[in-house]
Amino acid sequence: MTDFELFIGNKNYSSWSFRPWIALEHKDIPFREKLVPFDFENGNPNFRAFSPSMKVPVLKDGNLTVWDSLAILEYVADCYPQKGLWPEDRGARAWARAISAEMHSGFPALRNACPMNMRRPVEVLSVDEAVKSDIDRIVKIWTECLEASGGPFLFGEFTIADAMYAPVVSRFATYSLSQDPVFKPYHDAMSGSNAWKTWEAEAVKETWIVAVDEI
Ligand SMILES: N[C@@H](CCC(=O)N[C@@H](CS)C(=O)NCC(=O)O)C(=O)O
Repeated sequence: MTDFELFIGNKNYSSWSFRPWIALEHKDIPFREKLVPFDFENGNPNFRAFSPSMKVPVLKDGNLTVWDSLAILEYVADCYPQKGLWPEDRGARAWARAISAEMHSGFPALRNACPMNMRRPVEVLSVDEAVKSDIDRIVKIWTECLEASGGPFLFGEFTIADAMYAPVVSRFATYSLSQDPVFKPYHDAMSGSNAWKTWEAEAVKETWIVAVDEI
């Protein structure tokens, strides 16, 4: 039995918060959400009360504190092995971990140029070569996974890999970053889920403005 409390920054911009939140919601895992906005010029000093890194997301489970989105997702997978947070097949699981790690540590050009901003009207953004190269790599990852699994999610059923790519799916849509045929069905599967719809409905109602993320 867990007693999860998930601290997040906001829903419109907080891409890292979106990852554990969508996985917990998708897998019907009970948690209490604690939203602590970070729209201060130098972060939010209130983060000190719950976050060792001064960043969100943070998961508390009783006396245990887990920070960093991927570490949180791994902990949730440990607590709920029956929920299929990682693919069942060992090879697929290794592949899912590899692409999740690649997302966690990579794609800086795309992240900087195209912040997650769910409220922003969809509009084509022209991007430089570094961002194009990140986009190409992500499309290749999605293509290989979806061809092998048959979809609708990267490994068939929704897994942590989809949670890790969810903010990038949102960015691809907002800034119209790819016309590749792999994107639309994957975006439809992700954005059509109840978990995504709930997050997005709350994101677009938020009124906090994070100036650096409004490009
Ligand atoms: N690697 C961390 C990154 C967390 C992160 O950068 N969170 C941002 C919000 S999306 C944050 O807390 N920013 C507030 C700040 O830097 O003051 C993770 O995956 O959880």
